[in-house]
Amino acid sequence: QAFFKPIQDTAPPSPTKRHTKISVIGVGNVGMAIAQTILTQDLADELALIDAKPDKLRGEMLDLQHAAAFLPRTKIVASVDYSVTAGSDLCIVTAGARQNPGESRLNLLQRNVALFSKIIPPLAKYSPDSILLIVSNPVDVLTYVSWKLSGFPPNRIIGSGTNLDSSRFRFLIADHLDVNAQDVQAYIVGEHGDSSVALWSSISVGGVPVLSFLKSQQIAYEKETLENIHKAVTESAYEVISLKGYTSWAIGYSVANLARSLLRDQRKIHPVSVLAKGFYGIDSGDVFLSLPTQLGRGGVLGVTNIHLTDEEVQRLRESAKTIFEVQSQLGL
Ligand code: 6V0
Repeated sequence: QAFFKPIQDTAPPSPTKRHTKISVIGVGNVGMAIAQTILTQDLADELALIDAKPDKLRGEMLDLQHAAAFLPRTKIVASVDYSVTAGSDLCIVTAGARQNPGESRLNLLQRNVALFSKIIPPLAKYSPDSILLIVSNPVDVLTYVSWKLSGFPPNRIIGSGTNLDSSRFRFLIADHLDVNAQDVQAYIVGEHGDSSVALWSSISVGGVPVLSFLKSQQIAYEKETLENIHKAVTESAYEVISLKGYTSWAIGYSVANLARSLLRDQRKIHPVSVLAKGFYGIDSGDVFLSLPTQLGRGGVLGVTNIHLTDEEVQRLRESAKTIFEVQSQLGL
């Protein structure tokens, strides 16, 4: 029945051939933007989709499968049953409850924790060696929750954290200086949210440290200008949501970029949410927040030791405290 007839004396494929599998949990705006970027960038041999809504899930699966003639070959499967995720190298969680009108953030968080208690244990059961990449908000606390629920070692638990905030930051600086955003080295660290910290002291463009360059050239700049750029970063998600209802493309590219670093062992540095206790003087218990982290096939390979000013360290510790306070109300 085979369409092609094998040549003489064909040997079976090598059993050591790597088959890369990624699962995406939640096929909403964010999950689908991630899924389609993974497909166009040829990052997996198999893509498994999971959602609680079977019709939406099947519709999204078929819609992606129908693009097969224009994409690198990837097997796409979908089910409400977690067995479809078995043997994943990377599980990306974007499922989340939406905030009801008038609902407090803590209440939303408690609903998301209840949801995660149904999502994380089966993922860990079917893919015990996988890396978990959490995107759902509040991402730092939910990354901690996933660590607790999975029992995975912390190097295999990552939150997308401020990877997106940092790319917004690099875009704004690049736009300001009229250079390519890929030439801008700049990090936002800490909480993915209002208490995030911009590391101004370590920004460089094409290898030139920006603030010391301005000082050495005696070019005046206002601290307010810097604060306004950071403010624009923290407000940009709200702006996009108020205009189009959700954010999707930038988070899609940002998470696919993390998937590439992890699965292709790129050993690149990304600001992502990791177990931060003990770094930069963070001593407020087990807390996940974003730090410049080297990512590779083993997950978190290490945290880089960037020089921070006293003010930056102070702000980072405050950010850790903010997350820890929310987390301690969960009683996990
Ligand atoms: P959405 O479009 O409402 O999609 C959520 C999806 O989750 C829906 O398809 C639901 O059916 C599904 N879902 C709900 N419960 C379950 C369950 N128990 N099991 C499986 N699937 C379920 O939301 P959207 O895609 O816009 O956002 C998803 C999450 O990403 C939200 O928590 C956002 O806040 C978060 N984002 C995080 C970002 C970051 O930088 N970390 C950026 C953007 C959005």
